[in-house]
Amino acid sequence: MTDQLSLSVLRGIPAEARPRVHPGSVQAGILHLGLGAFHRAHQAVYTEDAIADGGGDWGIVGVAPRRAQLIEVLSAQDCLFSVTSLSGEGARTRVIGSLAAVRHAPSDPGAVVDLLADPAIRVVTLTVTEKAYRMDPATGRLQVDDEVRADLTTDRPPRTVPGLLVRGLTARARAGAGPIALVSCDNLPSNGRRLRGLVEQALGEVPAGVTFPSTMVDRIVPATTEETLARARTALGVRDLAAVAAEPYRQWVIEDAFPAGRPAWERAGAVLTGDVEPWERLKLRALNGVHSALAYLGALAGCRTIAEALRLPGMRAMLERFLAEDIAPSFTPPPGVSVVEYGQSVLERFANPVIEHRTLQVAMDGSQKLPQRVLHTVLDRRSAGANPVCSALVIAAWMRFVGGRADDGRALPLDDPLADTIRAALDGAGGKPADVVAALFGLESVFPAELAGDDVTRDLVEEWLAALDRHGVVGVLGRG
Ligand code: CS2
Repeated sequence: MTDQLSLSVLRGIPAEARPRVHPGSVQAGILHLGLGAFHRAHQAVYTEDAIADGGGDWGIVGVAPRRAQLIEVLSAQDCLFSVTSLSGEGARTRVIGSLAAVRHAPSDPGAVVDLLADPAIRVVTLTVTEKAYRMDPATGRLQVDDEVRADLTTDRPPRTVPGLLVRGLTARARAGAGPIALVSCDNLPSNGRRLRGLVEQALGEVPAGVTFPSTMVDRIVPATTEETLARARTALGVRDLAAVAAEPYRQWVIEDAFPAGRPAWERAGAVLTGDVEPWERLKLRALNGVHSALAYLGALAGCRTIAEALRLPGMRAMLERFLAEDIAPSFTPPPGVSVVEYGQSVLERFANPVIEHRTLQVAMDGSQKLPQRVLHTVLDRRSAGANPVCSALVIAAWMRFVGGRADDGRALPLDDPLADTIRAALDGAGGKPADVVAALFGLESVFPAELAGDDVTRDLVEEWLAALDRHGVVGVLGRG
């Protein structure tokens, strides 16, 4: 049986794949919540490069907010894991050593709260996905359900992300542990401002010395599969059960507001700037919005991957129109950036044939994603008096997708925190497109009132839904 990746086998793996930083050689300075594939292929890589080139005690303590399995794997591997960059030109694997320690929040929430109150921890980063913030996606307000209320008002161990943060910040203030930056690295609009608003709502005020830099994060990192593990094993000669694979491209734009210092992420290629919001909007609308379009239309057409969906006849032309007519005119991009050119490069990345990104993975949690990815574009275009035709097609595709049947009649899973609410809305509606649109536009946490009450948008979505019901995705795209 092959060995498993750990410090003791590092000397046996190819020199170019060895980590640039050894876990244990630097002290921890960052607490990270959310140990998923995205974090491992993104912030963990930037931070390893920043420590290697710029120094500093910026090791990461990685916290898994839900599952314990990865914690066991990473503990057995001395916190080491590998990232394989995949493109048509080949694969490159490197082991990353920026994780200094790992914790499992559900089994030891107290340890996470203590870390947040530890003066050595000066930066907290989060990749917990949209739904873990417990925000109303349409408004960004904290949704105080029983769980969140118990976290905020009792002293039982916190179970939610807002609960952990708020308890930790309170403990930090009490301990006088000094300033700290809380950095959301999730695909939310104005993610820094939203996180700040959430803390403010929960505590009644923002504790002194706490900042919330906004960031735009980007790298396509599909869920790990058996193939990912097999590739890592071939490259390393040992088993790595925490391996991830990703596209070669990566980007990180960070608002430079760190009151207690930060790693030299710019040495690793990150852009530190005063204003991230144009970058966030660009990425959410022109990358994630187009991704969601491919996910819903592709899943309905029976495509397993995003690259396959992009090859459907008429798909690329529709997406180019979506980019040029709806997305590009909907906002002011960062200086010097052309949204249409950015969109073209995004389409090239989506076409990467070796990245097996499943349509169903991107389709997940649509209720949490649709507002910032597509609905904000619609609102901005409608304010300008324009008809966002392609955006309406994407909304209709989501509506047909949540109905649970692909064009060939096969069942589609609905993996969404609002799944029950969506199903209840659909069950209470008639089957006609107008009924479905009316029922789903009634979901106030997804569709802002302004959009739900807009007849032009409603008519467009209804027409597309009728066309999808009648002709299927292939028929609709093929008609040009
Ligand atoms: C995707 C993103 O799953 C999704 O919803 O759109 O995870 C996307 O791959 C990343 O944001 C790329 O940076």
